[in-house]
Amino acid sequence: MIQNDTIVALATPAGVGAIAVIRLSGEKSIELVDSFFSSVKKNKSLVQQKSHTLHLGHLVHNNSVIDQVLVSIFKNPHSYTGENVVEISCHGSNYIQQEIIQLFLQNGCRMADNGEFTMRAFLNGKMDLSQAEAVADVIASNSAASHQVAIQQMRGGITNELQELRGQLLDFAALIELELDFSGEDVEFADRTKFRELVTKISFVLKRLIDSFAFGNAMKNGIPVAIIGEPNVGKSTLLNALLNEERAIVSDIAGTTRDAIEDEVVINGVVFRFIDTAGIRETEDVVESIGIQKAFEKAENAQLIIFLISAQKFIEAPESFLQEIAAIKERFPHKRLLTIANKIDTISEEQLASLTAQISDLVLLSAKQKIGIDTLEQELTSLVNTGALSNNETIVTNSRHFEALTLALESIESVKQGIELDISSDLFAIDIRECLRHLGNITGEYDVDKDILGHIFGNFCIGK
Ligand SMILES: Nc1nc2c(ncn2[C@@H]2O[C@H](COP(=O)(O)OP(=O)(O)OP(=O)(O)O)[C@@H](O)[C@H]2O)c(=O)[nH]1
Ligand SMILES: [Mg+2]
Repeated sequence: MIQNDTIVALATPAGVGAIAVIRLSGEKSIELVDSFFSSVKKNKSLVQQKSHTLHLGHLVHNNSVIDQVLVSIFKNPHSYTGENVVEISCHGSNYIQQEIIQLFLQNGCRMADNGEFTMRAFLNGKMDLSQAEAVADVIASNSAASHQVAIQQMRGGITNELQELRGQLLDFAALIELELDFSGEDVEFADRTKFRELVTKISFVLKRLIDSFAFGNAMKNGIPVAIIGEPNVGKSTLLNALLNEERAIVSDIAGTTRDAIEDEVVINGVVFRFIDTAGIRETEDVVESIGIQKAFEKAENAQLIIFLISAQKFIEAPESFLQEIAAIKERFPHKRLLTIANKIDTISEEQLASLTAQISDLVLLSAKQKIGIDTLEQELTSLVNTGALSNNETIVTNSRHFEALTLALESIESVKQGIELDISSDLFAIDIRECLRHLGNITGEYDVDKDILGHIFGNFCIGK
């Protein structure tokens, strides 16, 4: 599967810029660039130069200069891909970029596929599969939190976490396989107590990694926060205040919002995806009731729910509101729920005091006057599990890893049961092998299916 033909692609974004970088990788890349390169120093050819050196010169084709360029050379195996790599920094005009790429395409290069540079880096052992996948996440990261998680993974987060345990499991697997060879003689090479300890430890680490996915996935895609409440309490006004733009229509007509409206915003380094929903009430209107149905679905799928009430209406009928808050809590028992009293600008100081006395941990807000938005933002960030982030724990963000970890946990749990029930080791030897295979799939240690690789790297941009 390893190809060493020479590939070329633009590494910087398409379009005009001060500088563009064109990258080549493959055995012939240095000599290929050399054949069109005229160094200002007129000294040694590029092929004779040392790895990791920079050279100023001109790219010349048919006696005409395409551009003055700066060429970096990296020699196999000391490069990103592990092959000979050349990076050409040229002036960032579309025309120059295309001329240079065409020049190499016409002289033995092939256009790189999406992610092919990184795929080669993986195939040449420069990084494991989970690290290669993290490269795409690093490029896509759009907040401090998603960036931190991606960088951690690129530096080998999951691999480091699992490597040692996997090695120990491999040792036990070998001992148990050995027992199988002596099956008639009732010998035990693998110390059952130590083995049980290891299996418990592995299942503990796997569970923690699996649990981190809910947060990691939300982190990558934005943490969904559904804003629900009665009509007219100011849900759309709050969405607009959080986004700092007039995203949703606001009016004093109850039932203004019918379809859910979503948008993202970064708060304290974390991406939140706020979902404004249709106000919940009894209605005969078919469209509105579909909207209300959707509001409940959005709340069901959100990580956080903001339940918005009108401070004014609460003062008028506290009892029924307390019941309503209790009902919402009951409806979403496993969700983090934030109750917010909006429109505090419409009530008096005394009324405000009585409101807070009746509901503990209530966030006070005037979405319209933008009072209390800062406090709400603080509250939101503290509700999100940023503990794992600040402790620099490994957080799983990739669904392929999540699946492999879940399967590995299933197998290790079967092994655990096998030991407890003292069943014959040939039975749980199969589960140990399964577990090792699933763990190996994460880092790509076993032969990974070509289709899977195609799928993983197909999501990259060209040039990476
Ligand atoms: N005084 C005051 N009025 C507010 C506040 N927030 C919203 N309003 C007003 O309340 C009315 C309803 O606001 P919306 O944001 O449309 O309410 P909503 O909850 O989205 O309503 P539906 O979409 O119908 O469910 C508008 O007239 C807003 O200007 C506030 O903090 N103070
Ligand atoms: Mg609305």
